[in-house]
Amino acid sequence: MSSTPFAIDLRSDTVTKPTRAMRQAMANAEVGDDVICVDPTVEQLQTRIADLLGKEAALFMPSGSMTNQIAIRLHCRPGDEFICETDCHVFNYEQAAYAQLSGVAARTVTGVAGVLHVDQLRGLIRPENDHQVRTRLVCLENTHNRGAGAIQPFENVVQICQWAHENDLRTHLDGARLFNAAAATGISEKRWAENFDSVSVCFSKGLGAPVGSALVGSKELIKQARRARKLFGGAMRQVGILAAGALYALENHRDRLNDDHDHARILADTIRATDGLSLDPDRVQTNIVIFRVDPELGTASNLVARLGQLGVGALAVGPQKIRFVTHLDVNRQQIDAACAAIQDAVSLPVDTKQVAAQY
Ligand code: TLP
Repeated sequence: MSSTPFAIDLRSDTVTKPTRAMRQAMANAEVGDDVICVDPTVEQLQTRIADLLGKEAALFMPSGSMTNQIAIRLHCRPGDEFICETDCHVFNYEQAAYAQLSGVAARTVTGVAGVLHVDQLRGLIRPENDHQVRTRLVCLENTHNRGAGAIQPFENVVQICQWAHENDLRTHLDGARLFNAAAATGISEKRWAENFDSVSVCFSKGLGAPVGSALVGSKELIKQARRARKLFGGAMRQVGILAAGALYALENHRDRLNDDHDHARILADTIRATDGLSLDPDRVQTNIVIFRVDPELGTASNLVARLGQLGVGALAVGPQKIRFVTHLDVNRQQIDAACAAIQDAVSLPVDTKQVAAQY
C-alpha cells in the first residue's frame, strides 16, 4: 500500500508527515537512555510543556491513549468510577482500558456536541455505601473529537472543575487537541489547564509531530505516572529523537492552527450547500467537520469510498456520519479541490459493494 493513499488526506490530523526541518531537528537531537537515567531532549520537552501548561512536571508518553489511561489509573483505585461525556475518546476509542487494566468503571453523561454543563453532574456522586462504586474523577475532552472539534465553553469548565474539587473529586482533561482550543479562543493552554489536576496533550495531532503525548500535573502525580508508564510498557530508551519532533512542533506549528480552522469552515460551507449533506453539529469551531449523509446518497461508508476514488480521504464515524479533519499537510488549494470532490462524489452512482471501514 502506498504511504499516501489519498492526494488529500482528511481522515485525521494524525496523518501528517514530519517536515524536512522537523526531521532535521530529530536527526540532530541529543539523546540518552530515558529508562535508566535521562534523555536530555526528553527533559527539555517535559520542562517546556509543564511550563506552557503551568504545572509542576510532565512526562513524555508514546500515545494519547496511554496518557489518558495512566491518568485515570492514578486518580482512581479499582472499584472507583469516573464521570465522562458519552461520546468522549476515553470511553469510545480506548477499548475501555480503564476497566481492562485498572478495574475502574465509567459513568457517562450525554452533552450537546460533547459539551457538558455542571447542572448535568450535580447529584451523580454515589453515596458512601458498600453496594456502590466510589465516584472519584471527572474527565473532560477539549476540543471534543466526536463533537466535531467543539470547544468546551471556558465557564462550563471552570464550573465543572470547581464543583468536582468541592466534592473531593479529581479532574483530568483529555487535551489531545487543547492547542486547537487555545488557538481558536485566545485562552492560553495554561488557563485551560489550571482547572485540572492532570492534562494530557498530543503532539501528533494538529501540531504534526510523528509520535508522542505528555501528561502534566503535580510532581507527585508525575512520579507515579513514570512508574505506571513502565508497567504499561511505555518507557522508551533514546526517545529524544521523538521528543525533538514534538519540541519542534510545539515551537513552530502552534501559530498556524487557525489556518486549519479556516480550512474546516470552507469545507463546512460546501457541505451546507450540497443537497443530501448536512453538518452535525452545524457549527464548526476548530479543525473537525462532521456531517450527515442522507440515505438517498447511500451510507457514510459508501460515500467515503466514492470520495476515496476521487482522491479525498475521510472517515465514516457512524452509519450516516462522515468526519473530515484539517491539518498542516493540506493547503488552501487542496481544500478547494476537496470541496469540488465532495460535489462530484455525491453525484457518482452508489455502489453498495464499496464500503470503507467505520470508526
Ligand atoms: N483520536 C484519533 C482516533 O483514535 C479516533 C483521531 O483520528 O482523532 N484523545 C482524543 C480526543 C483523540 O482524538 C485521540 C486520537 C486520542 C485521545 C488518542 O491518541 P492516540 O491515538 O495517540 O492514542
